[in-house]
Amino acid sequence: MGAGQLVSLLAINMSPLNDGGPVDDKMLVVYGGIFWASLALGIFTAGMLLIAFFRFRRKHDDDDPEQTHGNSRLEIAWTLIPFAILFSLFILTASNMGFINNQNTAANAITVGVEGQQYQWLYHYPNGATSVTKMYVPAGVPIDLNITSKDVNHSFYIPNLGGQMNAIPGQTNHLWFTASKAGTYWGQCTELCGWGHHNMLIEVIALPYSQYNGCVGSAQNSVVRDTSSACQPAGGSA
Ligand SMILES: [Cu+2]
Repeated sequence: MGAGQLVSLLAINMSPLNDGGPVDDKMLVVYGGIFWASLALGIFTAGMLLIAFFRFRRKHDDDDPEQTHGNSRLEIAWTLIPFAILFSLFILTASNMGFINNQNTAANAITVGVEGQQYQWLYHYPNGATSVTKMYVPAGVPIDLNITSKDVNHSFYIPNLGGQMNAIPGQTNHLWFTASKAGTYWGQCTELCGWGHHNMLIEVIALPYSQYNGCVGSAQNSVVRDTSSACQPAGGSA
């Protein structure tokens, strides 16, 4: 990788907070809910501790603190309130898991096979076309991924678009995403798979539908020509 390429990669916002599609939207809802609930509870708990430290500290060496034995209302409250908080976080997670994990069954969904290999990613399209490193998808269309590996364990992750999934030899794992806008979305193998692990970049190029047809559709049972004009992303990075 040249210095120029490195600089342009650093300028890309690969954070999951920069969401590029509905799967990442849902994941942000779940993580956001858990993050803000944790922050509020952390501040509340630390505040109560600090109040207790300073207000109820022992003031003279010979004073024993006032002894109390149980307070039913307090005990019921500190059981029910944490239960309600944990239960609502559970519901928040459980109600969104299906959308994130289940195969997208939309009629227009496209299935792409993803194959990890030391040290690159191969993509297999429904018409027999294949591509390496660059995955071409139509923008706004659900993409179902069947993820596997030819050799060792790898892990497929495009933070802007959705979740992370292991690529395991002899097993097919599933993930889906929709890239809402045309553009380029970056990812990287996230499981140390050997000396060339750092080379396993993922470049999802989301094209307008007609352009996708020209790019992948014209490469039936052959390798997609990355240099053809139909395969060039319109804008820069997402
Ligand atoms: Cu790897």
